[in-house]
Amino acid sequence: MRVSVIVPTYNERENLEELFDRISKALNGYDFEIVIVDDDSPDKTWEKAQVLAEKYPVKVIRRQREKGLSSAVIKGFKEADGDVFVVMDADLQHPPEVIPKLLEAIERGAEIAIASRYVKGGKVKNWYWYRKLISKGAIMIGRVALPKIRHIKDPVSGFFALRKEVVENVALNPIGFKILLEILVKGKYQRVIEVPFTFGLRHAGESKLGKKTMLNYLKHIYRLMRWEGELDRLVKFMVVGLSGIIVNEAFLWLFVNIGMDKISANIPATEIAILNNFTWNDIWTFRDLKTKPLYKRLLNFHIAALTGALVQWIIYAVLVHLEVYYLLANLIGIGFSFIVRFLFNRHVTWG
Ligand SMILES: Nc1nc2c(ncn2[C@@H]2O[C@H](COP(=O)(O)OP(=O)(O)O)[C@@H](O)[C@H]2O)c(=O)[nH]1
Ligand SMILES: [Mg+2]
Repeated sequence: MRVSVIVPTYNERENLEELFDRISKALNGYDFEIVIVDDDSPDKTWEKAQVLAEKYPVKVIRRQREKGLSSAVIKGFKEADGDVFVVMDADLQHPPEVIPKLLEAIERGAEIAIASRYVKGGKVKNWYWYRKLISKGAIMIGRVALPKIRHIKDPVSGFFALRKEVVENVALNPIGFKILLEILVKGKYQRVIEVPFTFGLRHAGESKLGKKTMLNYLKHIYRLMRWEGELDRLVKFMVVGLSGIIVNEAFLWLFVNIGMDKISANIPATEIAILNNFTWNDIWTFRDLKTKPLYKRLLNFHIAALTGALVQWIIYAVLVHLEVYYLLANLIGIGFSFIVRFLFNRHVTWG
């Protein structure tokens, strides 16, 4: 097993020597190379790497036309000649001593091994509570929006290992900033293992990321949702929901006209609308996801409808109490109910 350690760099000159030294010690006994993908750094990181290449097994790629973290990693995949790729930062926030643990996980049968801040034993050093909150919140949004990464605690880590087959002939979008997220959604693999590690402090130089990152991240999630077809699903679910309103009204009208009183007529009309929605969602919105037997899907769909109605009513009551205009309050309630029902049905009824 030959290992290629891929390191994207931008102004990391002062970190290289310690990085190479610690990688070499950690991988003592392994057949490995280090692939530096530098975007023509003003501090001449590439030049320093070339000098150090006399002492360490380093391949230097100096990109003069392209820029960007993800595209640098993808370039590294193309140039690396190992069977297993390790991706890590240059600033020693990713301790090289963790690499053998990632490789062990790969040897145990995982195609992807993630150095994870958020599994038991993992940590981040010196982060204020709100920074952790933002980081965890961002991950939660991703996990809710993208079913494929639902079980992964740290899907945005920049430190991971994978078998080269995972990304071979896979079209990865270099615009996204979290390359691991892209790989977890589009790559070819069966099993992921997360290995705990402590995300340390930057050794030298300064961070290039920040500010625009959050917005870019949300855009990336949106693109991946479209790619996975999850956004289509959301739209279909909405169309079905609208059809349910029409069915509900039509049957209410019918039952009242054949002599039922207005209060009782609402119950069968609502049930028929629920059955209408279930049917369309079953043969259209979630047609590719029928794992549970019909009676269970039907039962869960009813639970979702009831939960949604309850959520709608609670939000309505609270907002009206807070003196929000009642029609607006109801609309907000409907919006939340919609999200709750979609997520419940997506992950439980057809999960
Ligand atoms: N090639 C390349 N590397 C980058 C770019 N932006 C950041 N990096 C590298 O990506 C790694 C992580 O960046 P860093 O600034 O430490 O991010 P932070 O840890 O989130 O603050 C470091 O090794 C950077 O040198 C880029 O545009 N091109
Ligand atoms: Mg860093």
